[in-house]
Amino acid sequence: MVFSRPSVIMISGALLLSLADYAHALPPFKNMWRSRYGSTNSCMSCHRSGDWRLNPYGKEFLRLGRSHSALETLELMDPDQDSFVTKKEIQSQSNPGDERSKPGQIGDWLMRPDPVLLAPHIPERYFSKGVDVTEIGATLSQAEKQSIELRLNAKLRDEDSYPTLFLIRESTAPEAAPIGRGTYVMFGEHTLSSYILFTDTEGVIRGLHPLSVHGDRRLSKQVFLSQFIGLKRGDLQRVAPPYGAEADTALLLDAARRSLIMLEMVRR
Ligand SMILES: [Ca+2]
Repeated sequence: MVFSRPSVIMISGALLLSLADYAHALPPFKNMWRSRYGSTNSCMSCHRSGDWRLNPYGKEFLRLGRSHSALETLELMDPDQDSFVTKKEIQSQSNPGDERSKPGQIGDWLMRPDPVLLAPHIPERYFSKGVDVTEIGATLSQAEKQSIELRLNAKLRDEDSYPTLFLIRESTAPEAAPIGRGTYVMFGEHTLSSYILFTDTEGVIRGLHPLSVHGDRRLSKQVFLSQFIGLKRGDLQRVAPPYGAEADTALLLDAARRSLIMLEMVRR
């Protein structure tokens, strides 16, 4: 079981350049958007520029379950109250989450570059200096989803169908050996927390990296996160939750298991 070849799209074969340790627009949602609308959106679909808080569209998307059906429901709504429903805004390439952007007056929201998601210092922290990172966006087939669901004994969310994988090699030299993998870990109902999970090629966890915008503060402390290092998928029950964060820790562990299965499915 692997990500079927035609569904794997190379997003970037080069090292991702540094800007900030942020993941403002999470690739699964961009891929979900692309699969529905055939176009690439921007972080600004869901976030306000400046403080990066959720805009009205982002809030509704989260409230409605951040799925394909949430996108569909939103199409007939006008979350930013600029008197154009989302469907009309998307057809016109205006921003459904910003009342200043409307059909005929779309603004520059699609031109502004999104922040780079994975700055080199992040994987370097868990591997070594000078590693090469290739980002791959994948779409799971129905059979692949079912296989993961069987192993998890749980249903996958829509967003899990669009995993982003990071393949990590020792250096940028063409013959450099693969040394690890990474992917996002996302969880939460009313808020969304997001991490990047790194493993070596044997599935042993090298690190769980909290993303500053999409993060749960209690579950982002080093003393908690360091418990993950060296564990394999079957050892996750050893992680002790911070006081008062038992339920969120359970969600994080479920999401981490899901991510580890995805990484196991990637063949080199
Ligand atoms: Ca608008």
